[in-house]
Amino acid sequence: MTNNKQVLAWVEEMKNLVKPDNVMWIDGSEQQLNELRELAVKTGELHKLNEEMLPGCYLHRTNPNDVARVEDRTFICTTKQEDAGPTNNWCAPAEMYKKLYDIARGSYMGKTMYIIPFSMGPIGSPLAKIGIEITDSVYVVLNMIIMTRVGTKVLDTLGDSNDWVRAFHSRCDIDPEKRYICQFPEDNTIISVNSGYGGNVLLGKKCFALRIASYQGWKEGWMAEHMLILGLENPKGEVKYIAAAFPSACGKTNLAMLIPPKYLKEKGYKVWTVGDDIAWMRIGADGRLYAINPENGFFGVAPGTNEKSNFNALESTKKNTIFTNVALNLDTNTVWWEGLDKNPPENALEWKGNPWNPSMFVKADKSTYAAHPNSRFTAPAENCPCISEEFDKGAGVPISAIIFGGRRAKCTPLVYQSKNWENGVFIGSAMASETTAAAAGAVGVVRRDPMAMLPFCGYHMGDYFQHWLDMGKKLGDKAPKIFNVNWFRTDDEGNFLWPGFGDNMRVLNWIIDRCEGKADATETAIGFVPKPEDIDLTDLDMDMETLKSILTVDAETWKKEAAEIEEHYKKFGDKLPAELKNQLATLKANLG
Ligand code: GTP
Ligand code: SPV
Ligand code: MN
Repeated sequence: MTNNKQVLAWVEEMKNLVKPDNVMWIDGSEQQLNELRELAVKTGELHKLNEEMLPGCYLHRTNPNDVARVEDRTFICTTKQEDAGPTNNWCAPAEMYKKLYDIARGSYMGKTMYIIPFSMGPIGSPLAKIGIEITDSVYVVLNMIIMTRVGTKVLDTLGDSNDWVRAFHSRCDIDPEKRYICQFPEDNTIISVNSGYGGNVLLGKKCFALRIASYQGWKEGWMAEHMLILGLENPKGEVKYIAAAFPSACGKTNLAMLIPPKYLKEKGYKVWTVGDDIAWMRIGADGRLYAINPENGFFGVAPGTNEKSNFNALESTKKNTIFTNVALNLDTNTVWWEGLDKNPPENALEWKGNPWNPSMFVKADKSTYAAHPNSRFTAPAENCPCISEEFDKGAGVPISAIIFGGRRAKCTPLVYQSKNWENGVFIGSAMASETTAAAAGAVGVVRRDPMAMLPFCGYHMGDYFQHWLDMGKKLGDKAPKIFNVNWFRTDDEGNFLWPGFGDNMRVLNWIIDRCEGKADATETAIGFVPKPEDIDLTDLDMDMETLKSILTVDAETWKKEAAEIEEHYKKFGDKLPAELKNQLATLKANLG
């Protein structure tokens, strides 16, 4: 399929290492896709779902020891340890290559080696980049075909160039003790062994589009961020674009596909989805910041997705979708997960494949759930009813506002605006959120997750903050305005105080109005907070007092927060930019 010498040499090297019985180049054709689907059904890797109700859809179950990203086994392998920084696991490249090659040696014996040429971003777009993933998993191939642009055209576009990312994956024995997800940013290389799950193995996604790409962006003067991109259309038909960084399972897919509340819909407001997880952003010819979504599909959280919470995401999963670790309804041969509807299947298999019925469900005990809390759907972006017409263009959309956010039961108000870019970078660098099921480990623990990039930044985070500051200097007065949101404030019983989901549109409208200098605000120690009357509560069962309570900035709480930020900042040592140190000092002074 290609004469590219570097590509052929790398494939040969990997072949000699893992010793496959067969080799198959993925050409992107419908015929090959169908053959692979049939094969996966025959081997049991995929289960075919009801063709009338869910055409082209399949269910996959991973090993129960392999259901989420594994941050403690994820490494950034740079020559100098300092370049990986204090927030990443590090290993010297030579040592890690040896360890991984020893693990992978001979692991394809009796199997087929699949070679997937893929493009992150529309093929040929000046903002796109190319990768080649080698895998022994048909599930990975079929997911990559949904999540990226795959096939012969990618290799044609690459030509003789050596500007591509080497991404090697082997399932090996799915041994958690030998599971490694390794990035070698200096070599444009990724190696993943002993997993078959999502972000660990769809190497175009977190490994390339964030860890490798963030490093490339640092060197080349652009940004790779864990951000959704949406277009907000007003009744005049003008569309303004927003990029938002929330940690994993904190609402990016939901916000990206938001349906405005009825009264706003009737006025003519609409939201268009450009991306739901990753944004690549460059300064355009006019000096503004332009973003593309490098992906071609959505790898979304299933639990909680329903017709009301996220109609567009649910619609996107109605055809040609792969479900991972959800429940199987045996009566209808369809899928189910907690929060899909109020009719759990009476006769089902839970995500591990064991018989399940609703009487087994205990709310407080996640092990009784039918679907895994991090179960996912892989759906083609073209299925999404609100996909933006800019999605496939590759020119990128101009970003008016950047939003940071996370899950904070207390402390952070519903929304506030930074005082300027530098202050916005400070807010992003100090972000914290309660952990979720998207990564292995404890859930619900507050941790600092700068720009939602803690698990995904491919270099020293002190350098990363500096890169943000430098981008701001280049953008000058054309820089997007920076905001912070928190949909997750709770009362003392743990109930969410803000309705969230579609009603988040009320906050987006204030944000856009601020960008256009149309809305008022109160200046506080942390930034500009809306006047309560400027958040429209039409048709909402919410009183002013509750709204005021989630807009307050409590000085005592924030003093504690500032102390924690100071602690967090110590990690970065000399690499912490002076601007951010000053920002923290100013915050402390403002709080008195
Ligand atoms: P990743 O794909 O892991 O990066 O996650 P994500 O950031 O795209 O999160 P997603 O939109 O899938 O939401 C994760 C969970 O948060 C789901 O269970 C949602 O139902 C819930 N959620 C999303 N938006 C809101 C909101 O506005 N309010 C509340 N209370 N929950 C929300
Ligand atoms: C995330 O965890 O942020 C995801 C899912 O989007 S995964 O692809 O597994 O990283
Ligand atoms: Mn994500």
